[in-house]
Amino acid sequence: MGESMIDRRKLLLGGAALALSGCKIFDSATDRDSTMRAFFASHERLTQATQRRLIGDRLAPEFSEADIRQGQRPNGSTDPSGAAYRRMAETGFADYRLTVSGLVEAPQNLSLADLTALPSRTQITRHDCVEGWSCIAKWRGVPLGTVLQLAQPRVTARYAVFHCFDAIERGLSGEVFYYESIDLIDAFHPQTILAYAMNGQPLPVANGAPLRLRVERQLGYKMAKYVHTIELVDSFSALGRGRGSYWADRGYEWYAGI
Ligand SMILES: Nc1nc2c(c(=O)[nH]1)N[C@H]1C(S)=C(S)[C@@H](COP(=O)(O)O)O[C@H]1N2
Ligand SMILES: [Mo]
Repeated sequence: MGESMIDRRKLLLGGAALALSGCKIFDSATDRDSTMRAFFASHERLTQATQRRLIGDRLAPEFSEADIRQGQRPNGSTDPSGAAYRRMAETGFADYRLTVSGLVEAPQNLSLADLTALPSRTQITRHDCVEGWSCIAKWRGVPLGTVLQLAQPRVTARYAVFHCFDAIERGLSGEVFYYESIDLIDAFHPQTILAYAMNGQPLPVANGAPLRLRVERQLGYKMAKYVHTIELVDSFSALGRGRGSYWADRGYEWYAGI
């Protein structure tokens, strides 16, 4: 698929860069006007351009009200048990804050009232889970791009990481909280929203209350529920096992395009 073509291209270009630079790779890479650095910079622009051409502007199909035939089937975590989350849920999420941090000029701390006061987008889309089932539902929320603009991403930001309230795993080494990430192309896609309503009702706890991601051109596991923090980063090295998502760290594709 698209992503593997991109990976192959990266690999080829990376190999060419290494061959070109020879043994000077270590001292020249950090030099501001090194040819190596320039080569990598142009390679990055090329890769990005290829990615845009392949997946950039395409919209996921949208449906009509009549296509909504059942409720959105809850999957994965459906009832986070952490004390802080439970307290918030009992008071209708009045104390909820969405934090936007990392590689941004203006970190944000937004209440649900702040989020619902921003222009919203409503879309009826099909959710495809990797397990093989689908549901069509109506989602309403604030475009992620709008929220990111408030925070003013730095030029070095490449990915948006979503940190969630639910412990998806409890082991000897402690709790693992769900995490996901998308690149900034998907983050600024018009159908990528932070949803706070579903099928005309406030988002139910089972489906990620009070705020969950919709990224409509990818599989269900990308659509982080129970989001409390969005962190802009330039790499995944400090996150989980380094592949950018709870499920990617366990063997699934990071880019789950459909
Ligand atoms: N925080 C969090 N987000 C999550 C999950 C989860 O377990 N925890 N499961 C994922 C999977 S596999 C799917 S299919 C969808 C399910 O969303 P739904 O419960 O609204 O159907 O959420 C995704 N986002
Ligand atoms: Mo899923």
